[in-house]
Amino acid sequence: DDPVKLADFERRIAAGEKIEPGDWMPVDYRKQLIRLIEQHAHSEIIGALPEGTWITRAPGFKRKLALIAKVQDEIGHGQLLYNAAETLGKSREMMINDLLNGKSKYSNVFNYPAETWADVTVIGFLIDAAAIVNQVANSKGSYGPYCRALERICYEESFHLKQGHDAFIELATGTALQRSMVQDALNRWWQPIMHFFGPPDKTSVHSEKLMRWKVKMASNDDMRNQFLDSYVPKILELGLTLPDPGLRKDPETGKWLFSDPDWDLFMKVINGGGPCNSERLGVRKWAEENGRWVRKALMDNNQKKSFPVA
Ligand code: BYC
Repeated sequence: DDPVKLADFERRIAAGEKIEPGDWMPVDYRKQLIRLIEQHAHSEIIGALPEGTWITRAPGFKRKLALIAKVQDEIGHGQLLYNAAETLGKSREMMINDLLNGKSKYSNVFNYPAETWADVTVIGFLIDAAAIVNQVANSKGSYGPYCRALERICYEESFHLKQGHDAFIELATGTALQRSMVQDALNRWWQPIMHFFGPPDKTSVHSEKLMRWKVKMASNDDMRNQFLDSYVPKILELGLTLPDPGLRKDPETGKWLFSDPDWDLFMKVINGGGPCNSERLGVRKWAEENGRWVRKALMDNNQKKSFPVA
């Protein structure tokens, strides 16, 4: 990278300016942003699958309507994020190929099954909450198109969080069977949720650089702590428990202490070895194959529009 341009870029970052697609940027800033935004886009698209399978089985008309709207929003978020990543020079086709051939990652949490309706309430409440903590922080970051996409996504996610919280409370304050369903779901999802924020700061590969360039506006540990601060009390006040005997707030530092989640399992899951990785990618491969004729028809139609025949 040209040192004069690099110094100017770093001055702009330090001054809190937004970097826009046509602006000069270091090669690695571009590469890191593509990696992160692409992973985020894939997470939205794959993330629609566990909840999507519950649309036909949601309990009651209102829950079904809300779930349809939420799942549709998640797909829309994927579109916004693919658009933001495309401004950096990688085409959508290449991103989808890298998802399908396993080169690109997506969030660990979507490689677990949504076994019961209680799982859907845990996803809608706590995974959306975790995502909001991450997205609100990063929406103040340095790359304009990503920040603008995140701002819009956060508006919609706050609706998702409300509907997830409402459905979660309904089960937690319901019959003994409903309470045991939500407790069981919480027990199964807690570790994946702790993994969601990424490895501890001391082992995070990309944090130092991404924070220096203001792409990530909080570290993995800080985001995990912020989530625990806001949501552990909301869970405990419903009389539910969390499956970690070591979880407590240190009164001196104000930080949460917890037992280390299994980081070997995390690595296995994000590298293709989780319970649902092949099922999730299988669905996307099916959609890619079977949707090819639709994309082709749209492209052909667009070409006809650009070159009208007299
Ligand atoms: N899952 O150096 P680190 C949603 C990887 S969807 C998988 O700390 P970084 C929703 C990481 O990629 C919203 N992989 O990484 C949708 C790296 O591997 P590579 C999902 C993970 O980037 C539908 C390696 O571990 N949100 O809300 O500094 C329904 C080392 O990590 C994960 C996003 O995608 C993980 N959890 O920080 C409901 C947010 N964590 O690339 C809800 C966007 C780490 O070197 N992403 N890895 O092979 C980010 O903010 C950051 O990428 C992370 C990780 C904080 C996740």
